[in-house]
Amino acid sequence: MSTKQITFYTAAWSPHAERVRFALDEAGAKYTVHEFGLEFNKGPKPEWYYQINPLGKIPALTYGGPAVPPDQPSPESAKLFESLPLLEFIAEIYPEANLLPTDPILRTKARTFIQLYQNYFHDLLKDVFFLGKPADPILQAIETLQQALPPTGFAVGQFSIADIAVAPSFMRMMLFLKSELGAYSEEDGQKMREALASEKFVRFRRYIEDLHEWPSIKKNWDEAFQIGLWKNVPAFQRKATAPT
Ligand SMILES: N[C@@H](CCC(=O)N[C@@H](CS)C(=O)NCC(=O)O)C(=O)O
Repeated sequence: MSTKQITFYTAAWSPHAERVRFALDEAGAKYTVHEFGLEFNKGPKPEWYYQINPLGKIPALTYGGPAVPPDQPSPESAKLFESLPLLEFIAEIYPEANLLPTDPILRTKARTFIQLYQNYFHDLLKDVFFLGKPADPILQAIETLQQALPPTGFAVGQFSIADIAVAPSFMRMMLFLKSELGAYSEEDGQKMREALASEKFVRFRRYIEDLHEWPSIKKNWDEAFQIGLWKNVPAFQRKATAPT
């Protein structure tokens, strides 16, 4: 169990950052939070933040060094960023949390599931829900990921970073559809809702339910907050017809 200081740079709207929060909480980590608002997404970041992540993106962690105010990072702390390596890091410094299986085959399967998600699904959430691009590719991607799931349980049976990596986007997608939020067309909204309610996606739906019920996810997931946030974002509004 790590006892070094951890400062977590995050924003409640960010699915990348939410991965890291789920992992820290799953591990029972003690950490200081520095929360950014939606303005972080729009313009230049505070100058001091580039010392932590030169790319100016969240999430990021400082690890070790003295306890300092989050906007005055110590030269002695490690500066770590990119959500997927951060999940691996948290799994490594909290081995007792079993965020990665000990069996090498299952470890590889967990990483493969993340890779499948990154390769087939990740960018489509933005394409369909923010840019209003056609929905068929996202349904195909969900089918691919559903096929990679075991018959029951989490992505590799036990709960792991594989589930943490996908949960923020999958849960947002289901919430956006249920709440009719997003830039997709009326027809595509109906198509996605009908498909995801059908027998074909019963396993995927069960997986999403299991994610919602997992304690470290349940404690952090606030549907009302997400709806309130996204319903006012201009890029997120419904397009009249599907683009060709
Ligand atoms: N590949 C990065 C992506 C991080 C990312 O795109 N973060 C977004 C929030 S979800 C961000 O910082 N946006 C602000 C910006 O790009 O200016 C990761 O996995 O951490």
